[in-house]
Amino acid sequence: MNRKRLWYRKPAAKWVEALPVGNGRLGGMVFGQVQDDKIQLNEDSVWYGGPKANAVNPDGLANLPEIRRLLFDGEVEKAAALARMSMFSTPKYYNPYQPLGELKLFFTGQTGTVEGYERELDLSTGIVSIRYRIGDTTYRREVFSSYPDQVLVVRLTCEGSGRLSFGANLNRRPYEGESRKVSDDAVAMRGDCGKDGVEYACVLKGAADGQLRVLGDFVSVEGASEVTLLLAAATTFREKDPEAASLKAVTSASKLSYEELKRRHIDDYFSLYGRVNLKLGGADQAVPAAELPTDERLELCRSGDPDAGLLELFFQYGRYLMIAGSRPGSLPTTLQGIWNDSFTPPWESKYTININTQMNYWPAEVCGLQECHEPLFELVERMRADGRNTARQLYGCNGFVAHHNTNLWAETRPEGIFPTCVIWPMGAAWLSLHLWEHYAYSGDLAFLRERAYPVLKEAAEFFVDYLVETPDGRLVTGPSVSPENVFILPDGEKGALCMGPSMDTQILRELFDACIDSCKLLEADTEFADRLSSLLQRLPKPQIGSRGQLLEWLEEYEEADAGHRHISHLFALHPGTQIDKQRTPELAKAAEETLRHRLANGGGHTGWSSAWIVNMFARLGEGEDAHQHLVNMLRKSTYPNLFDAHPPFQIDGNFGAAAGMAEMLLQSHAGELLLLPALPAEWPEGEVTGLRARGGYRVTLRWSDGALQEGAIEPLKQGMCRVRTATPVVIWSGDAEVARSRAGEEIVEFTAEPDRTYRIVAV
Ligand code: FUC
Repeated sequence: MNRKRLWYRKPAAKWVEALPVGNGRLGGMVFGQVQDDKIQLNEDSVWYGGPKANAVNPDGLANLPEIRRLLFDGEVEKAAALARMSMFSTPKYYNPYQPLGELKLFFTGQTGTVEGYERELDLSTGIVSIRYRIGDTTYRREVFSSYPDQVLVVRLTCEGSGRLSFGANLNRRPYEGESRKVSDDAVAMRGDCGKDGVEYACVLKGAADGQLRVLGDFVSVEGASEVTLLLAAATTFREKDPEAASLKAVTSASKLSYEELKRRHIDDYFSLYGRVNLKLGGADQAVPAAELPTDERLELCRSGDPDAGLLELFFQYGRYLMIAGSRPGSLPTTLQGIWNDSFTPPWESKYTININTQMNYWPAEVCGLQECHEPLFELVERMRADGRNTARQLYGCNGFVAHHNTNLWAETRPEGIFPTCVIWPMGAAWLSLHLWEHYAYSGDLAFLRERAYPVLKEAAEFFVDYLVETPDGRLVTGPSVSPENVFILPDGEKGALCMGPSMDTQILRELFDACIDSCKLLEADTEFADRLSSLLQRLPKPQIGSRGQLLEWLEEYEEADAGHRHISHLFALHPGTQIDKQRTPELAKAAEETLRHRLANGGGHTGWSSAWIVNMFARLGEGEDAHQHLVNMLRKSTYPNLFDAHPPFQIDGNFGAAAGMAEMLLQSHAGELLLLPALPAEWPEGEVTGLRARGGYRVTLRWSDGALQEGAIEPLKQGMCRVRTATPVVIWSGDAEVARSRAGEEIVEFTAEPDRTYRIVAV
């Protein structure tokens, strides 16, 4: 595996230059300053405020029929005004995800000229290291957040004896609680996050070969050559006594040597990271770029040629961030993953579930990080309780529903104040499909039976009760929106609230299909499946408008912002599975027209929007366009530490881009493996190993001159494997030929047996 790293010749001056570490739960942003250093800290359950019991608007249910009537009659403004007052939640917003605090290190005696400074994040170890020289002394620091030991570890060393002296302190400006000594080698800070909010605690414990003691609320080190700091944190979200839990974590970690802690961390981290390798041709040709520090390399890409090696790095960084931000037992990644330094972060750093949270998890299955998907499943499962209340209280329906945001407490009411996004009842439906995807990639029937199907079913049950009939007899959602676009009615009135936006119907088709398939696979609930099948017949069909575009709403309206960042009505193209070039060529053409129209009007201006566009173009088989938008992301919406910029920082674009690159190389949404479906000319040769495909396959591909050369398919289970490839191939199992492309046909089929490797060879 070629070594990938982000590296710099100077300390981070800004937060978006600092390097992230994390174990899913405990995150740090490492600045690497020489004199006064800091690591900004996060713990995933530090959110302000508590759950709210009575926040569903008590006037919603009574006004629902009137709001629907107004919308069917075209009185959009009145409907929106009534919905805002009677349906939007009380109070309006969820409270924010917040920082845990900062670990500050104040060094003494390091005052000379700093030479040879280097700061890096090594993606193959998940360790940030800093190295510099003052006089004849080389100083080193290593920082990582260990999943097996649940501590953040800071190791400081110097060559030459006893030159390390510093004080280390925990603080949380400007919302501090208490901080104090807890033992001769440890300090703690603790506090709470407002009324009904969690209480947090953070403990820092040190060990050194020089003098180590506690002074005030500092861990003080003098005259050392080797120091290990261990930091743990917890909140009452998981622990009755967060300080005791943190103390326990640092105490048990302190029984291991630094080398042991590091090895345990690397073993754990690499067991996930090492599953996928990507090499893009063109990358090697850009050797001078590869030798540059990451910030300079990014600058070069802004003004010059696209740098395939930087895209490789961007891809693996997306995978790194998933491993660092989302692990079994942690919460899922918010709008900022787990890295947030603000008490009032953008959009409260919530779980925005009308695209952003879903995008965070697009790479999980395909990029071999399926375990990292688990925190999202747990959140969706927790949302069921509150989602049932919201369904009953606001709509008088069974099942569970969620709107466009959720939070630590897994709440589901329509939160916010802007009619362009608030009333959108599809959040639970879309999220449930993530559990279906997990089944699709693994073929794990027990998971389908015990976890995915119960969630899918309850999400679908809501719509069985909820759907309303249009005057011409179709069944639609509403009041709802096409997130977060605004339409213009023929009389000039503008609005967002509507009945039956296309995205809703597309999500419903996907949800109902997943339920029906589950019922067949599990040989259960046939009546429910029949019920859904008959409802499916009555959903609106995708419609093509006068410009050849896919309609965003039930009627053809003009859109207020033709370049809007959301392209919600292309859900059916991606991540949905209803539109593609092979099976629905006319709809695919309309989808492409829709996409190009958005772009011609200035679309794709946020990081995540660009990332979605990469995925959409990949599904359309347009490799050049997909590549162009990836490069645009590096040029326009990427910070020096390669964090995605909305702007400001929003992590979804990092994950969406990684998923998009995988989607360019391998697709599996249509019951077949599409090999190299959207390979751009800029990647004439390359290799990817370890991508996963729906149906239960692990796939390796090698290509040159823009065409597949060879590859391998490793099935997890028995089944008919259909492969689509533009290059004619022979498929081998050992010495036996099992299938061969027929002249003029792109499909090759064979019966796959588990625990075998099928070699693909171009002919
Ligand atoms: C939606 C998007 C914004 C942003 C926010 C978190 O509201 O429209 O662009 O991503 O979520």
